[in-house]
Amino acid sequence: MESSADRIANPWGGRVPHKRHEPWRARVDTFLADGVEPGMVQEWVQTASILHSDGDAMDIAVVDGRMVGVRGRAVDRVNRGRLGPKDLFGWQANASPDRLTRPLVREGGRLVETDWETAMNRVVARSRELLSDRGPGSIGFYTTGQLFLEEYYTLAVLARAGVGTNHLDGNTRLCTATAAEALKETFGCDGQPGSYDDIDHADVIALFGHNLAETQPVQWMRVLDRLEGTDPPRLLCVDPRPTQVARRATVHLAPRIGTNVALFNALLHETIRRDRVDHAYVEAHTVGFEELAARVKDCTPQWAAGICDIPAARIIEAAELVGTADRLLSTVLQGVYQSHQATAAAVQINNLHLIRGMLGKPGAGLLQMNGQPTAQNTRECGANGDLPGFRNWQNDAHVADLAEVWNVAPATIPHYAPPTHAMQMFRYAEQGSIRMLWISGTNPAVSLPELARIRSILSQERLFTVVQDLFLTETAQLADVVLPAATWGEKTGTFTNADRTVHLSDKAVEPPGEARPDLDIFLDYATRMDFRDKDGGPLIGWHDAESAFEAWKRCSAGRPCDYTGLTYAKLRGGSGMQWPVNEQAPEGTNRLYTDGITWAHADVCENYGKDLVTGAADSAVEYRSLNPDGKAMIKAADYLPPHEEPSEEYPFQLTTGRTLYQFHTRTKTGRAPQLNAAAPDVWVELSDADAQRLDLNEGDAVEVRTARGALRGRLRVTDMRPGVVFVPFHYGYWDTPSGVGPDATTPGRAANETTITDWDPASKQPLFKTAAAAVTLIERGSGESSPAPTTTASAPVRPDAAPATTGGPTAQVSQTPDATWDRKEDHR
Ligand SMILES: Nc1nc2c(c(=O)[nH]1)N[C@H]1C(S)=C(S)[C@@H](COP(=O)(O)OP(=O)(O)OC[C@H]3O[C@@H](n4cnc5c(=O)[nH]c(N)nc54)[C@H](O)[C@@H]3O)O[C@H]1N2
Ligand SMILES: Nc1nc2c(c(=O)[nH]1)N[C@H]1C(S)=C(S)[C@@H](COP(=O)(O)OP(=O)(O)OC[C@H]3O[C@@H](n4cnc5c(=O)[nH]c(N)nc54)[C@H](O)[C@@H]3O)O[C@H]1N2
Ligand SMILES: [Mo]
Repeated sequence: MESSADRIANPWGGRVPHKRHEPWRARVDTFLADGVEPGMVQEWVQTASILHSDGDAMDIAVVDGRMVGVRGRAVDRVNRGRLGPKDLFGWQANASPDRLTRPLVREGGRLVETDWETAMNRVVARSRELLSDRGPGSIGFYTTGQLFLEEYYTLAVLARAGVGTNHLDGNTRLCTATAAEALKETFGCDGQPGSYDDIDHADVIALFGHNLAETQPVQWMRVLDRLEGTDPPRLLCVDPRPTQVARRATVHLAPRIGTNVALFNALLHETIRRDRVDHAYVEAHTVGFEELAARVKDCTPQWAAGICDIPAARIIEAAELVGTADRLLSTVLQGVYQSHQATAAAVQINNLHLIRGMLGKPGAGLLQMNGQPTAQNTRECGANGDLPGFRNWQNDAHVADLAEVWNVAPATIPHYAPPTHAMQMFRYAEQGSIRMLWISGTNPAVSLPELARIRSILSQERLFTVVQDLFLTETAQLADVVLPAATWGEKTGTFTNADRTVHLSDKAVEPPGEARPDLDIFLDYATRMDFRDKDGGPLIGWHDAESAFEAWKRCSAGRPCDYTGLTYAKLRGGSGMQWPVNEQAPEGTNRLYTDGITWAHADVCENYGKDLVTGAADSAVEYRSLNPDGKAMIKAADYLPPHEEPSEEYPFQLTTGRTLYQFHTRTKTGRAPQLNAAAPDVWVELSDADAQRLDLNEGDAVEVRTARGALRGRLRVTDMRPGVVFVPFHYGYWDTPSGVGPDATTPGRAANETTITDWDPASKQPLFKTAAAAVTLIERGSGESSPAPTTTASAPVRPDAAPATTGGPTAQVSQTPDATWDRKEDHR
């Protein structure tokens, strides 16, 4: 029966309960703009969401060449028709009047409109000049997790084999570098072992530093549907904030920020002490168990309780859950990845699954989650600090193989050192060895740590900055050349979600003005630069999205992320499919490692591993002696305290993150009316105990200050762990008078004014979640509440303290159960 709901007030919509081992039933969510009836829609164009990493499949409704709404795809394995708030309302940003429609170039200090010819010629002229004067190391590319596979692959070829630079990385460094690194450390290779289907089969679901309810709301709907069904799973939540996940958890642990490794070691200690180890699995498929057992021997719950500041009894309860699970599904995300021992901690969750033998079976899943919609492709295509196809830069045979695919000499592809990571690229730009930085699809002037520093790097006279975006962002305003890009819905391409599901996204409408698909911009640059292969032919032989996809298939052949069995035609009409898709698995692969460990042998692995404390890369010789048979590697790690601890001057632990209704720097969600109204401005969260102690109230204007800088926002008093201050990082300056950053009239607003320039040694992922801060009163609130949503982790501790978040009539979404798909386990 069709129903309709305000999906701002009720973000997860109605329940369609399902019991364990039954397929998740379909429910089709549809949102059409005011005044549009389903019968008026002229065309439904297939795509999936690009506002998180789930890949919620949907169709875009088109009337007279305009987007007018979206509808979930019941046929798709990922969402079975459901859509989250950002999926439902986010598309409206495409038609914003302030989209960039023409290229801009800097003239006399100001950005002025120009034509493509002029803009591209400037980029090409500077590239040539730098290549001849300073060599390829003077050019860097900083890309994203939000373009399409075809675009990353093209960028990787032109950067690595055309320009010949080692400086190519994505903002995925800030996002999923630890996911990739943790998988490489344990399994020798990137690639998500588990599947979202595991939610239907698990009896225990453990979420580590992952606010699934807000950041992947459709998979949270799946969990909620199971919680309402018979034989519901038990949830473990490890998060200092009272997220919806925490509220529904059987056991919720709210540890001190930055103590994940201590806690996880205690969980491992208990698992081993109570002998809940699958010894046969350990024996057959792993190396390193003895070392782990010795290293966690003293990591008792009592020991961890002291470090994490949670009762030992709770830790024992958590250990009971994961230790007695018959099918355990774990997910790990930014509460672990954006911390000082990111890789070390994430790897301990891999260890937990290995020693319990919880891999490759329905419900026994491990998801080292992705965040961005296309982050997986940044990694696969080699635009994220690895060589394309998960090839190993230290393995000459892999480099030679790649050189053959590209028809270039192996020496053309830089592999003298690990590909440069983003934080290092900004350092090189700061020091002056990088003189041109081409930024596509990311907004570092809001999203990188220590923004005053980032603004000063990007504003340097000697650095030539190219920014490719949809809007005149804080970053674009500091550029020398701004290239207007077409985006989702305006261009065709494929992308891969966090559980390896590849979706096709078709073009629905024309881009505004002269905006061009990122692929066309990269291809244009390659043509103008006249990049050649070793026989003098064009280095890049493709000309559109589908031919780029075909080229990528050749590069992926025989690698773990094998796309050779996929075509655009196969992806059209039905469900997305999980790689590898090839001759052996023509319908895709639901779970990896169903039959032992596949990619860890020294000849095939993506890297040889790193020291988790120093980040030093191991050699092939070390790897072979540690892991001669290509098994999974159990790597132990000792707990180390966070680098910046609270002090008298900065008594709070600062952590930053997300809210359900906004995406990152809000370039899209800030322009979607329902989403923006739900969370319109920055706020600051403190626990009730801290607020009372400091005599602060809901709605007071407060300042958060660290050694780097400060921001101001209104206080929200929540049920959070005491000693912590939380700030959402979505709010920059594009919609403030200054436009770029704080000035005499605009106080600091962005969380990253305050965060620290520091990163995990192994994954090089920056630490957005551990710093020390002071919180002070600026002005008493005059009865107004903070702008924080009440439906989410930011819910006020006293419900009457703030008006309930609602979207009203403009947020009504129709929800239709769709029995056609209900009993089909896999929709292929
Ligand atoms: N609505 C929305 N959804 C999104 C995005 C968005 O911007 N908005 N972005 C997408 C992207 S790119 C990403 S990467 C994902 C991120 O998705 P998540 O990782 O789920 O989101 P975060 O809010 O960054 O962090 C998750 C949790 O980590 C907790 N945390 C902080 N410090 C610690 C700690 O020391 N230990 C533990 N155990 N937990 C801690 C925080 O309290 C927070 O609830 O979301 C994706 N989905
Ligand atoms: N303090 C703090 N900082 C954080 C985090 C945190 O938790 N706390 N999280 C980090 C994480 S996980 C992430 S992923 C990053 C995200 O940080 P950013 O990547 O900087 O954030 P976005 O706002 O998504 O920026 C994407 C940009 O690309 C543009 N864009 C969108 N689609 C397209 C397209 O098709 N083509 C082109 N050319 N441009 C496009 C958008 O308009 C926008 O300007 O932030 C990181 N920073
Ligand atoms: Mo992310």
